[in-house]
Amino acid sequence: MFILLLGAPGSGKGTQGKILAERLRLPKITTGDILRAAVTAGTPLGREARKFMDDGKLVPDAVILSLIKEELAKPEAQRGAVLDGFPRTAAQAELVDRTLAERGQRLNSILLLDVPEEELVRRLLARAAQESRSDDTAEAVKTRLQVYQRDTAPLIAHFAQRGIVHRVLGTGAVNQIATEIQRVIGR
Ligand code: B4P
Repeated sequence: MFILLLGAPGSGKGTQGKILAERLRLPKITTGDILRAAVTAGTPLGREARKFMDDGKLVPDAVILSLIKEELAKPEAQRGAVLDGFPRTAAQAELVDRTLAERGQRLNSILLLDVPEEELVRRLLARAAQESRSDDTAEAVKTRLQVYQRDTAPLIAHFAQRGIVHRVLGTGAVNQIATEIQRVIGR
């Protein structure tokens, strides 16, 4: 089973993805975490990604597509996974669709976490105060929200045509949201 968590920055993808992966015993692939680890390790991928991440921009598809390919090819991702943070662009969506189709698989459920913009900003700036993530600055958060609307939100219509998009209210207690997600996907 392949489940995609979609939503604006700060909508709880990382938070819910972790719970869902544990409950369904599926591996979780999180491009944001992989990129942040690469930045910390100072690898060529990290050095390239950092130029974009700190400003709240998407890391270019030219860099991300091979990363996605590599992750989906791993043995642990052959039977299912929770995809957190990708696909985020049309080209990434096409790659995921094509890779799964070649294996006779498909995305089964897409969970769209719905959170009002004021709450997104509040969460990200609250995290900035605690964790000092380099892209949680007010300026970068503004860019991330704009980039989400421009590049990622259009994917909702693309996937909705297949009838696999489930909109879930992403405000309230974390556990309640997780339970609602499981109810919606019937697992
Ligand atoms: P991501 O790591 O994916 O970060 P994000 O979209 O901002 O969501 P995040 O996971 O941080 O927020 P969450 O909702 O979990 O991407 C970061 C950057 O990496 C991107 O800007 C881009 O540069 C790059 N990148 C990653 N993937 C890419 C791709 N495929 N292509 C190109 N570039 C890519 O949590 C936010 C906060 O809310 C947390 O503090 C959490 O504790 C809190 N929270 C969660 N649920 C809550 C609830 N119910 N109530 C209150 N607070 C809650």
